Amino acid sequence: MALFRFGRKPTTDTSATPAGESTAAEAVSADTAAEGARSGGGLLDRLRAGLAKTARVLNTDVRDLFKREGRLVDEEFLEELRATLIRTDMGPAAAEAIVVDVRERLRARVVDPEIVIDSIRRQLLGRLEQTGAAVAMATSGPTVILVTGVNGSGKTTSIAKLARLFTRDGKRVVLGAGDTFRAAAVEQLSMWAGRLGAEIVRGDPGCDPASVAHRAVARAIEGSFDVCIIDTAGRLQTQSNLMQELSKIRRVIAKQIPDAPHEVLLVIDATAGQNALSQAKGFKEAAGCTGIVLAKLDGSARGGVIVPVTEQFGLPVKFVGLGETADDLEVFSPERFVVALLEGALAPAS
Ligand SMILES: Nc1nc2c(ncn2[C@@H]2O[C@H](COP(=O)(O)OP(=O)(O)OP(=O)(O)O)[C@@H](O)[C@H]2O)c(=O)[nH]1
Ligand SMILES: [Mg+2]
Repeated sequence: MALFRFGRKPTTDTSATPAGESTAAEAVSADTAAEGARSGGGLLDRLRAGLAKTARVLNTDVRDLFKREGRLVDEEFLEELRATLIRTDMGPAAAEAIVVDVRERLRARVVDPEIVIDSIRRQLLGRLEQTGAAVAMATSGPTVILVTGVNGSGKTTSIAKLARLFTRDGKRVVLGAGDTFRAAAVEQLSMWAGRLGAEIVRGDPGCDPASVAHRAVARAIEGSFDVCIIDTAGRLQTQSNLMQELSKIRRVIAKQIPDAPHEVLLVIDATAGQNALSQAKGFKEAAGCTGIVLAKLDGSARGGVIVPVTEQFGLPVKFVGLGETADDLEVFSPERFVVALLEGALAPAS
């Protein structure tokens, strides 16, 4: 899967190299470098490890419904299946669709777990289908990514992880410490910048985050950086002053690069399950979000929440967070995700 895609083109760009040449080359190199460096089985293994808790519910617990060799598909079984599915936080609609599918196809038959797991797989894949998962990159000049979300959702850590992905791909990254609310937040991002070899633009505690964003983008332009990632303080959509602050940040960015920010990522905490959904409601509109980072999937047995997240926000899940280190971020691929969740169930029982 492509890590990067080239985004909205600035119509007045005169500095770009001749039509499409460098961008196409860069796109290919970005894809191959990103995939090549991180594939070879490791990618799926890490995803599998990160999703272990949710997989346990979907694999082991669904299998456990089949204590004997096969089981009769009756209403009692279907209710047990529904309850197990609901525990992953995939939401009542997805759970119901699976139950209906199993009932319609298998009612009054004695079946093996695999046939039920297959129904889960098809439903999940159908619901997680999405387009535009790659990061929208600027056609020329720095790509600006603004990162938003509620308190503690994993924004700053996800920025570190994104910076790692980009630097590993040979891109130069500058970070903007736009969470000026707490001094510790600036220190946290500075620590990551130091570790990752990324530059950081910071302001005094309490200063206007828009001024930090402005300076970070200015530095990205002047220093010919490839990517500028801007942190923001956690907020709720109901805090209208803080949502306006986000609009101001967007405005100062766009003043310098008209089609920026190229991405506004909403970071959602998977451990908060359905609760995370209601907290982040309205963010898409208020902050103009373009994609989701679903963080902390590793700490959660509620990884099924990715289904309602995709459906309710109408935004692609671009990345999933699978741990606390800078390496624990994966480009989201529905196929890989579903394989990591369910493939264990296909292996012969030992
Ligand atoms: N297990 C796990 N922990 C994570 C992940 N992402 C973030 N965390 C942890 O979650 C906590 C909060 O992460 P931050 O990145 O500081 O969250 P934030 O949204 O920037 O928080 P505020 O700036 O306070 O709003 C930290 O302890 C992180 O280490 C993840 O994918 N998996
Ligand atoms: Mg933070």
